[in-house]
Amino acid sequence: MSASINVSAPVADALAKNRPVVALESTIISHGLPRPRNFEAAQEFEQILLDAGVTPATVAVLDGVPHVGLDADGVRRIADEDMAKASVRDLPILAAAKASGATTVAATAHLAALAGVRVFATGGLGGAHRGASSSFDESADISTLAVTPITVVAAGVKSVLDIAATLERLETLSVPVVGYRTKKFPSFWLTESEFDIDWSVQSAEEIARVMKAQDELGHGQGIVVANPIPRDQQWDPAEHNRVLDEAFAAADAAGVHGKAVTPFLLGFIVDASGGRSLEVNLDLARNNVRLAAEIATAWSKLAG
Ligand code: PSU
Ligand code: MN
Repeated sequence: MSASINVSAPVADALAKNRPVVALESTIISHGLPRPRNFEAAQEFEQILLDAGVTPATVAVLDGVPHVGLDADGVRRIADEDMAKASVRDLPILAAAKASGATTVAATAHLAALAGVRVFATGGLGGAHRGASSSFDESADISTLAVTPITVVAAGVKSVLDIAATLERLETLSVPVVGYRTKKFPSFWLTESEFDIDWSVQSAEEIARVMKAQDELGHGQGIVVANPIPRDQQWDPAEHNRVLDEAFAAADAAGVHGKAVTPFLLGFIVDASGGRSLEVNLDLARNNVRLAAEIATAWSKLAG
């Protein structure tokens, strides 16, 4: 493996012994959640994994060095510092400049897979934005998963996106999408969107078997495990729709574009919902971390 990546000692040890490891991203901490809840969340996601006997591998670029697995100081830094939002294309630039960056789903997936980590938990994937057919604003999360062998557990894509277009892009790029105990694609804060998924799986072991079969048959794609937030924890759909409409109007009025769009919308929605969207965001992310722990455990048994 490349000497320019720092794989933490606990992560390297777990990988060498074929023990379960789950990658976590840092953009959700730096740009997706407000301070100080973001620091608590970063620690809590790691603790959920540790309690399940799984080694956490939070990914970030610190002073130009991509890290797979952070120590306590690194976790503090991604929560407290104003870091760049780093996708895959930013990695070489940050490295050369010795700058720090919080990694998106795309950059986290890329670096984690490079280190040999096979399972990754996030909140929601990036995807095709509304209006993408003219703006071309589609997250590199999607194209990265087409070439990166990692299983990402997500509560679908954020409902600020064009979900139908995102699902079409995942189909075109041959990225498998499986619903965990559902055949409806989730809608981040809401348990379901109106869109169906072809395949549903019932257990973590079943997902590990899909991973193994993909290794034997595939071309190194990732897998999206769509894990809906339980219905009793979802955001009220009417309130959700009302706040999202306000958020789009505000983004439009502020002239936000490019990679600032997602953090702007998430921040606006937290404020406009009086914090309700934040609680739901944290619940769905915890739920994804727990399922990722089960998948990584099943995978280590199957691959071992
Ligand atoms: N999921 C969350 N909160 C977030 C994100 C996802 O619950 O902040 C981040 C992820 O890092 C994802 C990014 O990769 O949003 C997508 O940004 P963009 O649309 O600019 O590609
Ligand atoms: Mn974008």
